[in-house]
Amino acid sequence: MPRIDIDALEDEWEEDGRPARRGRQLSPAARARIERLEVARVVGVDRGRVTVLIGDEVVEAPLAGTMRGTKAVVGDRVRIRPPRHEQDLPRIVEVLPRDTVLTRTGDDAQDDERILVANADQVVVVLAADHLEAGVRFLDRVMVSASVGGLDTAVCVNRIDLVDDQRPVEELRGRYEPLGVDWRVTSAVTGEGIDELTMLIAGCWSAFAGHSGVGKSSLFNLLVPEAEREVGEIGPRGGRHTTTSSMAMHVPTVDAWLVDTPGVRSFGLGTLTPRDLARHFPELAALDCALDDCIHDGEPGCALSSAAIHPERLASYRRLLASLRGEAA
Ligand SMILES: Nc1nc2c(ncn2[C@@H]2O[C@H](COP(=O)(O)OP(=O)(O)OP(=O)(O)O)[C@@H](O)[C@H]2O)c(=O)[nH]1
Ligand SMILES: [Mg+2]
Ligand SMILES: [Zn+2]
Repeated sequence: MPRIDIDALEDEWEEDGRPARRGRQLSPAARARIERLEVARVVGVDRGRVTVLIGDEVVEAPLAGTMRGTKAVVGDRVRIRPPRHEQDLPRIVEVLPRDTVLTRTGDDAQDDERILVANADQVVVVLAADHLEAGVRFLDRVMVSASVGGLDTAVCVNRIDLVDDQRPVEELRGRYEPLGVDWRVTSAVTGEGIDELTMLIAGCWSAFAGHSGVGKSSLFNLLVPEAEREVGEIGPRGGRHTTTSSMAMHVPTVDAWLVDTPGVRSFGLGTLTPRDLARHFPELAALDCALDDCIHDGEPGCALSSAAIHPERLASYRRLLASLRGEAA
C-alpha cells in the first residue's frame, strides 16, 4: 500500500546518487535535530507505525515504552529521542499539547473518542455530488465537532461530473456559505475546481474527512502528485474502505499540508451534551436568546424563530439533539 515508507525513501536517495544509509541509521542532520530536541510533526499513523517529519526528513518513530497509554495522531507535535543502539529507532518521548483536535465517537451513544487529526487549521468535508443527502448529514456533524475542537470547516463537493443538475449543489452552497463555510466544487476526473481547492488549502494544515468513496484520495493524488494513494474501484455506493491509514503530505506549490484520512461510516458526537450542540451550531449560538443555557428546543420564552435558521438545518439540529438524548437515530 502506498504510504510514507522509509525504505522506499532510502531507495530514492540512492537513485539521487546521495550516499546510501545503512539499516535504520539516521542522517547526521536528523540526528542533530533530534539531539537538540527539536519538535517533530507526526505525518503518518498506520496501525502502530508512526512516521514523523523532523527538519525536512521523514523518519519512523514509535512511541517510547514510557509513553504507554498515550496515542500520537497525525498532526501531533512531538519530541523524539535518538535511537539507543544501531537497530533501534528514534522514539517519541513527549506529545505536546494540541491546539486543535477533530474527534469523533463510534456513534452518539458511545464515548470512545478518537482523534482524526491534531493541530489542523481546517477540515475539508468531501461530499459526493451524486450522494449529497447523506453527505450533508455528515457535514452537520463534522461542523459541530470541528467547532468544539477549534478548527474551521470547509466543503468540497466532488464528483460533480456525475450530475447534470447542479441546482441542489448551489442551493446547499447558499445554505452553508453564510455560516462561514468555504465551498468548493470539484471533479477529480475532469480536473474542474482543483485550482480553487488548491487555493483553499494554501498555507495551512487541512484534513479531508468524508464517507468512503467520495474521492478524498483521488483529490489528494491530484494535489500531491507524488502521493500515489490507492483509490477505490467504485464510488460511495460501494462503501468499500480503500484508505486505511491517515497520512499528511506537503503541497509545495502553495506551502500547504494536507491529510488524507480513511472514510468513516458514522461521525458520532457521543461526548457532547445538548448544550454543547446548541453552542456549536452557529445559527443558534448567534441567537439573542435571553434564557440561560437555552438549547432552543421549545422552551417558553426562547428567541428561536423560523427566520433564524434554515428549516433543514433546524431539522438536522433536532435530529442530533434526539440522537444525543438516545431518543432516535
Ligand atoms: N466520476 C468521478 N469519479 C470519481 C471522482 N473522484 C473520485 N472518483 C472515483 O470514486 C471512487 C472512490 O474514490 P477514492 O478516491 O478512493 O475515494 P475515498 O474518499 O478516498 O474513499 P475511502 O478511501 O474508502 O475513504 C474511485 O473509483 C474514483 O475513481 C470524480 O470527481 N468523478
Ligand atoms: Mg481514500
Ligand atoms: Zn432559546
